[in-house]
Amino acid sequence: MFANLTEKLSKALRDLRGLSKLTEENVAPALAEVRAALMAADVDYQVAKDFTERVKTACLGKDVVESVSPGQMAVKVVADELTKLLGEGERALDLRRPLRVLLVGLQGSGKTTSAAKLAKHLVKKAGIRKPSLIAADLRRPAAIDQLETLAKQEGFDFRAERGAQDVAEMVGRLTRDAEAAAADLVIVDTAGRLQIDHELMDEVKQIRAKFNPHEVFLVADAALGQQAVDVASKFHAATPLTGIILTKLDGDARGGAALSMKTVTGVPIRFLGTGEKSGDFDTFYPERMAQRILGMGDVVSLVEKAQEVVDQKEAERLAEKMRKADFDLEDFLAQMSQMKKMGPLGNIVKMMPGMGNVEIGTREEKMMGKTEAIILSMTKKERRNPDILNGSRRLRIAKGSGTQVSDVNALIKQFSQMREMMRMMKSGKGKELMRRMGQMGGGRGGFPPGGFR
Ligand SMILES: Nc1nc2c(ncn2[C@@H]2O[C@H](COP(=O)(O)OP(=O)(O)OP(=O)(O)O)[C@@H](O)[C@H]2O)c(=O)[nH]1
Ligand SMILES: [Mg+2]
Repeated sequence: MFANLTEKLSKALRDLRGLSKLTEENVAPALAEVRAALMAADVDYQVAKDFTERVKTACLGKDVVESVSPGQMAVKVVADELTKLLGEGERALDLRRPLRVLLVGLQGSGKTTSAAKLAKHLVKKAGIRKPSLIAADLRRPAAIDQLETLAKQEGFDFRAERGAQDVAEMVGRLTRDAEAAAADLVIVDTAGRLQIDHELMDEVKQIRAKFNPHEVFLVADAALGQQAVDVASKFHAATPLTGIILTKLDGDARGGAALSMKTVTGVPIRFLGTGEKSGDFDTFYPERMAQRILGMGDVVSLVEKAQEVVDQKEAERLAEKMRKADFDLEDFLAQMSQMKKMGPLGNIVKMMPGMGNVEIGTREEKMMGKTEAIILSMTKKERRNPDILNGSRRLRIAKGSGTQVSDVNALIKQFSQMREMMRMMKSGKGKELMRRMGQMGGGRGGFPPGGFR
């Protein structure tokens, strides 16, 4: 898959990996190669340009981690950005059952084949028990036969009405029948056209209105490169898509469609067709795809491990300071940046024992941003010795951070309480501590700022 792209990128990354320092001039030649490789793979011009810009910025702003070289770090940056480009963090398949999936696309893109492949895949991976395939191509009897043959091969329920007049009505009726017969997945295979025209879009809209799909997938041929991306944009504008099934990745596709699709259309790739056989089908995982394209899995995991070690060391250092009750606002700041690295606050809190039901929203995230701004407006001396923060210093800090003196006061109070708690823990006054914590709960004084709700 994308052999040419991988070869060219590997060469660029080898140059990058060898760098002992990351400067604008140093990274420029390798990044120019990366961009050329993307363009040669038929990646959208703007997408390729923005990509290398982002990589450059990230490389220059990256702290180098102990035990990996700056060049290795840069390779990791490229891998991360490539993952984002491919559509990091996309949602999983809709979990409703019965699940209704509509497949649309141009002629020959692989809709009928993908209908059977997708059903088979979901039986294997998503606990689907009874898929039903519906043929919604009334103009070509051969198209109906094709789907029927595939369904029979896999032992799936198949429905069609040869000679029906209104295809949308027919789909509605057959879907009700299938679901009455306990189908937990209904896939509708529609007719393809050579190009997007009014007739095609009207038909899709009518079927959609009668079928009420949970997922609408455009089946797109990866070999078409930019053209496939164009088709997806147009379809999506006419009738919203929930995902792309990118087919024929086993062929001579250069990678342009896979790499530009999400960024240009906003529609995520969800599945891949990788051959003519019914098992040649996979869920699309951006991270895996990125590593496969880069072919530098070893460097990437090396850097990841090193980063974990650094985070671990930092966490241990902070914990030790807490134990010793020797925790100042500098440490507070470091702790917040650690928490931010772990992703949205809500996710972290949910991982804490007993906090599974606590909802942390953007309000709390904003409070954290405010807290950070306040601490950043203090001098080093003030952070290390919060006790010297008198009225005029507080006023200066409030102005510097765009907050109110009352915000600064609240933060300092909260910090004092925290330090008090640590002192109690240190001297073993557990009971007293629990009593105080009870008093703090829900108020503005707890951590995170604003308290849990
Ligand atoms: N190599 C390869 N061939 C594929 C893949 N997906 C589909 N095909 C082939 O592409 C051709 C067209 O596939 P169909 O599933 O009939 O395409 P369609 O979109 O239903 O076509 P129409 O109904 O005519 O619009 C068939 O020969 C398939 O075997 C794939 O992932 N890899
Ligand atoms: Mg077909």
